[in-house]
Amino acid sequence: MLQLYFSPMACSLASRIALMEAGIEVRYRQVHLVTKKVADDDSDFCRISPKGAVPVLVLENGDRLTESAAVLQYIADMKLETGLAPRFGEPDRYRLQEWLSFTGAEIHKAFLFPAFWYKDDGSLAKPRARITQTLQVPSAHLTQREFLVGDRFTVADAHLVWALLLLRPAGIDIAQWPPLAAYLERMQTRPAIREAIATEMALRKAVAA
Ligand SMILES: N[C@@H](CCC(=O)N[C@@H](CS)C(=O)NCC(=O)O)C(=O)O
Repeated sequence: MLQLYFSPMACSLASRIALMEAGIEVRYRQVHLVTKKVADDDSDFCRISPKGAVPVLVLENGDRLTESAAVLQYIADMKLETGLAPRFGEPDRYRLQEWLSFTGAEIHKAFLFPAFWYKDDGSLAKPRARITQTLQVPSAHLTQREFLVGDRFTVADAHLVWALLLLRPAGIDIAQWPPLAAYLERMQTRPAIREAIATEMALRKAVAA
């Protein structure tokens, strides 16, 4: 069985959403990102991935896949019929990769990562200013569209949904971008997304308690 190493409400939430949307069974293995310990057996997560970061998807043959963009596409390609990614060779496949890169680099690493991992000693002023400009891009794109790519839900939406969910705890009010606020609300009517978030919020509360 596949295994997903995750941490509650971390970027691995997008992979959980994709797995649930695809109806793929997987063993979820929770990681403590500060201690780098795997919750169920207290083992060293860095032995699973020297990157020390989630998501890690362990494939049926034991290979380990990291990086959300790769993991999400792998999941989508396991169940081509779900349309969670356009097929290779279709022009929209590159649009999907464009959005996965944008969310991973421009929203996650340029803003969310420093917002959650670095103390706000003033050094976050520039990332905070930039994220306002960055979010105009998906906001404008989603003004007339239901989804990021084509006319159906894809793993690029799973990725963006996760990033948008973290804006509020990072101190950014999504209401500034009505198309993004409406998109996030719409996406959360999907049963898989609702269930994935509820599961991880409960786990997060349990860790905090
Ligand atoms: N480029 C990676 C970034 C993964 C990443 O930074 N994951 C965070 C959680 S959102 C993490 O595990 N951080 C722990 C660390 O970097 O020590 C991806 O897109 O999957």
